[in-house]
Amino acid sequence: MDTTILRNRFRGQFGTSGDLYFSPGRINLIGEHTDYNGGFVFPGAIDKGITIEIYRNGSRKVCLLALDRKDDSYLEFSLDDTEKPSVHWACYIFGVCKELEKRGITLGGFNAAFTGDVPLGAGMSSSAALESVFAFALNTMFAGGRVDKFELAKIGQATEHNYCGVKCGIMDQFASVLGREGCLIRLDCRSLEYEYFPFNPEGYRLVLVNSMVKHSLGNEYNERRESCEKAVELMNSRFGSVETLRDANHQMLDDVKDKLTDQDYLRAKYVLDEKDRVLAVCDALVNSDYELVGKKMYETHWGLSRDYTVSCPELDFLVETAQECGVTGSRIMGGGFGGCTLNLVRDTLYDKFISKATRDYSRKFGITPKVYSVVIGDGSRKL
Ligand code: GAF
Repeated sequence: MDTTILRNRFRGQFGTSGDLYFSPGRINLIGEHTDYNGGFVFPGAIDKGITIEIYRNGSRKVCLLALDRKDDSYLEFSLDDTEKPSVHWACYIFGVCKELEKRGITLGGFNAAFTGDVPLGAGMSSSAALESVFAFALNTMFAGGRVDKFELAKIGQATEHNYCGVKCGIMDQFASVLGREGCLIRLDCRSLEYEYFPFNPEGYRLVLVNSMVKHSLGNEYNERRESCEKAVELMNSRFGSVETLRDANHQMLDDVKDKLTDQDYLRAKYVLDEKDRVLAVCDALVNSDYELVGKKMYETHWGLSRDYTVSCPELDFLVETAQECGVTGSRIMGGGFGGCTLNLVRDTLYDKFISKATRDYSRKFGITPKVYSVVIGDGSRKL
């Protein structure tokens, strides 16, 4: 990303120059809504994200310039403030500061400006990128990098929970901080063990199609999590040792079905199905069986749409269009409620799919979807 504008604006605002840091957004091949259920996820960092310029200012003040905002683009808070800022985007940075301090890191004031090329509200984790880049930079500047990377991801997640109202899992911040070029990462969200998988499916491409329906995770996301927790509670009192849906199976869920609402039952069932799908995809990747990977992606989509109910007509239409074109795999990516579909497309079908999806979608919804080729990049870093 060209940083000229960032550098000029920083200098114009603060009269100095600072250091540059970057954290990416992410994709997730499979394993959706499994992270907060102790399951597996399969994310990778992308080549788009948030870049900041930052410099210590020797006070207790944090002065922030959000380049991509039209309104409320400049804001200040003090590290001693106890109330979070009234402007939402600043809560991410305030939260990261507070969470670092909770872990014994003494911060000083700083000036920072930031900008991004990861689309907002498209399911590519722009908010995790924002948390991660500040957590990484502040850890480097004020703690000599002693907070380990996994803890930085947890700081981002805690920021969402405690300052932004989203009870998310660890996947997005994990991928943003720990991503590696060319690799997807299988993360076990119960043990927190992870493994890098080189991902270069010969003859296929990963492409994101943005429905342009802006998603924002909030109550609806938290409600899904509560449904899962209700099912866990019931199964735990019936069978014991069920801490998350990872510890349950379909038989156990069916045994408590009559005590759950249909909605909660279907949501928990989706998570159990998805748990099996992720493991099937791991095997398929080892065997380079991308047709099977794609089949599982479609299954995930329809599970998310019909059982977990986090899709929308626009996303369903994009997936149906992919299916009609013979695309190998297609599904909602991320939390849902809008954003992008992730598509695994044979090289030979790529042009046909993109032109049909773009044309048919524009005709039906009156808006042109944006298309992004996925490049799997590195995680948080100093530039
Ligand atoms: C969002 C959340 F932030 C993640 O933790 C994850 O639950 C995802 O939705 C769904 O898989 O991106």
